[in-house]
Amino acid sequence: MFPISTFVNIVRLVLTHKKVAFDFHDLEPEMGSPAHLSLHPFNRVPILDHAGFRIYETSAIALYVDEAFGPALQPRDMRERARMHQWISAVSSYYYPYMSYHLSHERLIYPALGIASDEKVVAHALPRIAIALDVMECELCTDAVYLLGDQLTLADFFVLPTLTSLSMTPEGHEMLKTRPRITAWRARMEAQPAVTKVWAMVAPHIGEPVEHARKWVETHRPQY
Ligand SMILES: N[C@@H](CCC(=O)N[C@@H](CS)C(=O)NCC(=O)O)C(=O)O
Repeated sequence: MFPISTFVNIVRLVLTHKKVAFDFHDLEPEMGSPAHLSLHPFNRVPILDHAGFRIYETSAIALYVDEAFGPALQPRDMRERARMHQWISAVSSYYYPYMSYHLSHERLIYPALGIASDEKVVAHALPRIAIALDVMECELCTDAVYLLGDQLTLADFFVLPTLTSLSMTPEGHEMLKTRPRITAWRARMEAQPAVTKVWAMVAPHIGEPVEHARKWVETHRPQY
């Protein structure tokens, strides 16, 4: 795992909410090494090791942790569970890519390494971010406390880290100002004890250069 990773923080939030003690192993210096690839053949984080059982992919990890340790963060109702999975999938497909992978990388990760932002990547991401935020604002229109109503679920923990990294960019900060329901939801989430604890772990690393991200300019950056 590396300290400021959005997906790593989803797992940290879920473990912390469930009061499961865990050791955090920072893989940043080893990313892409044979040792890391033996744990994650797609060269990503997080990876969970629970008593010798290893698994990667954040949704698989979170669902495993949820079944292994209470209290449940999945609705009992089948349809509500389907909606939770809709959120989990939407984070990977429509929220994280444009908010974190494109905008935050261009505005935060690359500048911290002295690499100039690619404005074409930013311009491509912004309207897509607006759509995703509008969808979320609308889902919260029913006066829902959390994304699925009254119950805090994995959906909330999946969305939060991506929105937090969005909020740290100038454009994201502005876009969030005009979405009061998302803002209120974020405030409720920020008040969760697990969130306070996890942000305290992450805070010292914010703004630190992510050295291995230098090569993302070649490997990850979209070409428009
Ligand atoms: N589909 C993966 C995505 C994980 C992912 O993209 N993690 C990022 C950190 S947020 C990563 O490992 N980046 C390192 C890299 O791309 O070199 C999951 O759900 O776990």
